[in-house]
Formats: sequence, structure tokens, C-alpha cells
Amino acid sequence: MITLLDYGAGNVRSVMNAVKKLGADLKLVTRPEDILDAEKLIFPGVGNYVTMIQILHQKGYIEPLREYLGADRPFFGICLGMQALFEGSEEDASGLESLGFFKGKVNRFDTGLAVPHIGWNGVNIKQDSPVLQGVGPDTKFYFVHSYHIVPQDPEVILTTTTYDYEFASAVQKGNVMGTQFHPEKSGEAGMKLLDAFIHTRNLHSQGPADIRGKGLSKRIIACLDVRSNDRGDLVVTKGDQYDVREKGDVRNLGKPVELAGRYYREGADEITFLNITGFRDFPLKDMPMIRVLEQTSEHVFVPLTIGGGIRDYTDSKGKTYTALDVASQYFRSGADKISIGSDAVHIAMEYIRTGKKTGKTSIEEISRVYGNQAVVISIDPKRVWVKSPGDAPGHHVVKTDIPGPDKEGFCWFQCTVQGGRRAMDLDAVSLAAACEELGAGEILLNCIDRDGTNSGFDLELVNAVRGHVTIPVIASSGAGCEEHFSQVFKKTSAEAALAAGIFHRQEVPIRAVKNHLAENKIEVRL
Ligand code: 1PR
Repeated sequence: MITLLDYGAGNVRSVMNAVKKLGADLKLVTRPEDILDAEKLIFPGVGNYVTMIQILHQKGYIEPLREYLGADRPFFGICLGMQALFEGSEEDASGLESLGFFKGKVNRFDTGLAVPHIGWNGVNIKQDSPVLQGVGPDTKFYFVHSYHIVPQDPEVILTTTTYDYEFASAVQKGNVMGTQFHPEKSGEAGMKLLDAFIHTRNLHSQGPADIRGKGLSKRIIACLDVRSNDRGDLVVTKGDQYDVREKGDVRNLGKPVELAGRYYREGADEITFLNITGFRDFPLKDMPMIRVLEQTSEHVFVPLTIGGGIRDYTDSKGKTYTALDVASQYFRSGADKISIGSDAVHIAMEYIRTGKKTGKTSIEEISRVYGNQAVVISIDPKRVWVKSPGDAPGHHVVKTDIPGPDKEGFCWFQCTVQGGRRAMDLDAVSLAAACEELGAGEILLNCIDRDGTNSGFDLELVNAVRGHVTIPVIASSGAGCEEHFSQVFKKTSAEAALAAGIFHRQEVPIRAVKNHLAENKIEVRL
């Protein structure tokens, strides 16, 4: 029997699904007494540290947790659930006490690399623990965080990980352990680790170890554009420069849950669902994407992103739903990140115009509650060619090697809303930079000109945006062969690359992309 401490924020459904899949019974903590009654306790923390500590205090969980830990009973803290074991975090100015089981603090990454640290990274093993059976130099786990622990006592470090510098990525003392990475999002490797925690009687480590792991991988993301076709079936579709109709019908490339399952088995590092008509429908109305997420997260143990229609909404009866309500519903259903498209453009334009943060926009509210790593901005830009930078005042203009129809040598990347239907007076670079300031954690950079063309990623676009943000950028649109992926990783600093058509049509398997990247000395999770 596993007891799960769910304090009500973030995606705990994946942990629940993983535990169930591993054959254990599950009980949720609903009262402080449930903590002391637990046989084995898992504490998955996602989101914002301050919110977590406040809730632990409000619910009266701090003292029973301290008693449980003090008695060396089996405990597994994931991400924030591990950070809570320390004495406090730089993220927390509230002054509320943390669990303080381990001496040391939680600090923000101090690096020139992208923060949050997102993706699959290796671990250097420091203790011979039964939970790490089978973990080796090639094993990778999924990380998503901006803060990391700094334990005072090196003996409690179970693993370290290198991201610019080496930081402690897991701790263990007796039966109490925690990982910064998410085993429930780390595919087979993560499931093995959870299995060992659940099914091993004596978790104590057998002494020191010294195994070195590899570095952060470039991520390969499979994207599923989802909408209802004219018969009302929810299908995965795919556009050519955003036009998803062929001879009048919406292209149908398969069923969302089945395809997501296939991509998981084939080695996708993440899966993204975009509800492409979400801008005009209210996503909670008949909740089709919620069922897709619930069903997918039962058997897919890599991160899931959902986009489309995340904005404030008033229904016909005058009831208002905030973007945070919509996002919360998605997180509860199994999403790890939400992606905001059209709303982000409106928010950024207003922010750039006034220079003021209201604290009330979808980006600010969702990142405050769930952490900025949970907020992705999906950008749908189109090229606008100009003869000289002066022809596009107020926009980021780049010199281009792809001349325009009248041999123009410069261009800017114009943002659009409503699935590319409406062009706005904002460029993609300004949008990305404004959204980062407002609290976004990642950029999904599509490209209408390249979408569905198989002609390769728009490297100039990726470089322009990546050069103006410090958060990770996912290059999207145009992948046609393995070489396009090595090209985007060699010629830009994109952290991830996303593709749709070539995977749906089974033209290029995900494994072939990864093997090609590995042959080209680009770090990937194989
Ligand atoms: O504006 O917050 O409701 O979000 C709507 C979301 O739906 C946005 O993320 C927007 O990008 C997406 N979207 C809207 N219309 C379309 C369309 O295609 N008609 N799809 C659309 C965006 C782009 C990628 C595609 C890549 C890779 N599609 O998702 O997967 O271009 O394709 P490829 O590898 O085949 O070239 P909101």
C-alpha cells in the first residue's frame, strides 16, 4: 500500500497511474493522521515552492511528516517533495518553516544556460542504493526545475547531475529518499526506480558508489494537432502551412490516445497535444481533450503538454472561467505543461504598450500557481520580407539568406492568432521576450511558412528568438528528414525539436532521428 501526499497542485495523476501500473494499492492523504498510518509515503511536489509549504502548514501536515521522517520510515519525495526535506528555499520569501529533515538549502540555478533546466539528463551515482538497481551511465531521467538542493552533508547525496555545474539530483538517508527528477515522467528508467521503492523491503544503501552518467539530451517531441472532423470525431490532423483540409475534409491521421501511445513506445521524449480549434471553442465545454489526457497518462510516462483555448472565458449564462481554471483542469487530468497561443499575443501586446505587469494574466497566474516550467508559449509566426530594417519600425528585423518575392534581403517574423488566421502587429522575438518576463518557462516556436512542407526548420527564426530569451526554445515546423534535426541542433541553440507530419505518416521513425543525432555526436536519450 502506497500513500500519496497530494496537496492539490500540479500533475499527481501521473504518479498515481505509475503506482497503479506497478501493481501497488494507493491511498491519498486526506487528514494529517493518514501520514503516520502510511506504510510507504510518496510526496510528489510540482509547481511553486511557497504554495506547497503554505498548504503543508494549513493542512497540519508538517508535524506528522517530521515524526514520520524522524522514525526512518519509507519516504520518496519527488521534485518539490524532495526540496521540502531541506531547511528552506531561495524561492520562498514567506519565512514559513520547511521540513528541515536534511541540512542545507534550495538555490536557484546560477548559470548562463537556459533556466528552467528541462529535459532528460544523466545521473552520477554516489551511493549503492537498491532503488538504483539497473541505473547505469546511459540512463537518463526527466528534469524540470529552476532550483536545486545544496545539501550540507555530502553523505546524503545519492546522485548528482551536471547542468553547467554538478548539483545534487537525488538524496537518500536510510529509508528517506528524494529525487529532483520525475521518475513518473522518465519512461522505463523511472518506472524501474519507482518499482524498486515500492517493492524493496530494506531500502538502505550498501555504501558509496562512483558511476558517471551522461549530460542533458536534446529533446525530440512528437506533436499531435487535434480537432473534431466534420463528423464530430476527435482526430489527429495535420496542416500544410496550417491548412488542415484536403478536398474539403479535415485530414485524419489517427486517434490521439493511440498515436500518443505509439510515440511513447517509439521513444518520444515528450508529447504535445494542440487543440487547434480551442481558440473558438471553450475547452471545458465537452471536455474532449480532458479525456484524451486522462487516457494517455494511464500508459504514457513522459511529459505531456496541452495547448489550445487556454484563456479566460465567459459562457452563455454569464459564468466566468479563468485561464487558471482551464489549466488546473488540464493539470489534474494528466498534463505537465500547458501551452498558450493567441492569449499570449494579446497579453504581450498590452504588456509592451503599458510596461506594467498586472499579475492577472493567464501567463502570470498559471506560472505563479504551477511554476513557470509549466507554462509554454506557442508562437505561430509568418515571415514578412522588407528591403531594409527601417521598413519595419518597432520590430526585430533580421538579415535573411532566403530572399523575399522581390529579392528583399531582410525580414521579421509576424505573430498571428487564431491558428494563423489573424496577423498582429507584433514580432515573434518581442513576444517571446515579453512572455519570459511575465513568467513563461518555455517557447514552442512554430513557423507557418515551414509547417507541413518537409523543407527543414527555419533556422533564422530559431536563432532570432533563442538569442533574446534565456528559457528553452522548442524548434517546430518543417522537419522532413533526420538531417533537419542535426541541422537545427548544430546551427541553433534550440533545446528541443518538434515534428508532426513525418511521424504521423511513418516517413521517419523517432528512433531513426535519435540514432542519426547520436551518430552526429549530439546528446540524445536512446
Ligand atoms: O491560440 O491558445 O487557442 O492555441 C491554439 C494552438 O493550436 C496553438 O498552439 C497553435 O500553434 C495551434 N494551431 C492552431 N491552428 C493550427 C493549424 O495547424 N491549423 N497548429 C495549429 C499548429 C503547428 C505545429 C505542427 C508543427 C510541426 N501546428 O503544431 O505540429 O508545425 O508540423 P510538421 O512537422 O508537420 O511541419 P490557442
